[in-house]
Amino acid sequence: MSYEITEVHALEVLDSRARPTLEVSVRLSSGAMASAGVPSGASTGTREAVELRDGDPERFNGAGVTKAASNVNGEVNRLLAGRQWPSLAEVDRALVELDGTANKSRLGANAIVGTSMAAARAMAMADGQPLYRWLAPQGAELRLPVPHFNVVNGGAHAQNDLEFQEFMLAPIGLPSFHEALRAGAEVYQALRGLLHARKHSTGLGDEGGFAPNLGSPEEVLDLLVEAISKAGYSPGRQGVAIALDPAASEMREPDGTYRYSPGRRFSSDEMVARYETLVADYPIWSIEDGLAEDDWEGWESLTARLGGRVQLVGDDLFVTNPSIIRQGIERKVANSALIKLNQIGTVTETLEAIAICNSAGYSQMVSHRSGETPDSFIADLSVAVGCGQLKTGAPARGERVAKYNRLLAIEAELPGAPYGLPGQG
Ligand code: 2PG
Ligand code: MG
Repeated sequence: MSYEITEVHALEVLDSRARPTLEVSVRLSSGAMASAGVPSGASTGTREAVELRDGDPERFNGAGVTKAASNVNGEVNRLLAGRQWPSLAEVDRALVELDGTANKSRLGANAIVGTSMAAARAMAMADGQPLYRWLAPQGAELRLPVPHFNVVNGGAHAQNDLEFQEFMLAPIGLPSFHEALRAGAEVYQALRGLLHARKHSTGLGDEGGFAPNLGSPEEVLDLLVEAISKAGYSPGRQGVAIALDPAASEMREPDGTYRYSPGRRFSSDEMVARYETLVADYPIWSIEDGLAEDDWEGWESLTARLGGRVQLVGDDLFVTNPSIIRQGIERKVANSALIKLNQIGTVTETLEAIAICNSAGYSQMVSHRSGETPDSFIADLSVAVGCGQLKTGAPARGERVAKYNRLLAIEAELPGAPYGLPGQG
């Protein structure tokens, strides 16, 4: 079976932060037509594939994506339309070749990933399969992921003093996705009540979590544990655990120290010691980007000291890049990778990154970006690869909830499919 693409088209639309992004549509001769919305990060890794922005200060302060849209409507459409494509891998390979750069900076990773995602959707449609089934690698088990709800936002995602970017609820111990979603929503509401009662702001950050002006991670963690209990759940792996994304590259000073909280700076070693304390004191099961992307020595020691007890996820560190993940595996750095389609730029390379993780026993967490659209591709992807983990913000704000609601629909289509971390259920 092959797929004949008849048209690829991109439109400049808005993302959840009032910044332009692309919506790409792919049409097949079978009549199948599908679109995809391209996400965009704020705390980006330096080695990510490059998002093409216009740089014209007269429009959107330079953030327009009309050049990326023209690349899709021109070069990409000329390359893909009017030809038979045996697979998505062939389409993705052709896109990478057409771009010709190592980091997709010529056509733009936004142009390429939007095309790749929309092509995947259109092909799944042509084959009469739901996306989660069509994307599933051979032998993978369809599995509903543990949703990781980012309920307190700091760092680059909020205007407060919190240096840590994300404090997430992970209902690992719940029996099903819908019950995990309910737990996330109930704890979120309990947290709102606690913040309100203590006269903290309940305004939201970029990912739908609260953005109170608290200073230290410990203050937030105390509140989270209280909110989990108040909502009637048990804090920890049997119930609702906590995951952190300090996004430490953003906390780094030129002298190599990290800004931990207002007035406190720690060396790399002191950060590792602090994480040991946090993990002992709070029900934390996962830490993403605990150290900066260029602090590989620190990461080696972090992994040696904590890797046996907690999941250590590389995001800015690995940028979903198969060759960087391979280096991480060789150097025993981290034990898990965050998976973001737009960091590497095609669906095929994303699946390759996941396969490499699996071959080395590294877990994976599929992820949204802080700038999002209502597109729910990542919900399907998380089920397809069976990694058992997805983070896509708070259980609030439409662009976040769209992914969680998509998972409810998938759960209903797959009675009996397991929920949770692989090996769990
Ligand atoms: C992260 C992401 C998503 P951004 O650091 O993990 O939460 O943030 O999209 O801003 O890179
Ligand atoms: Mg991150």
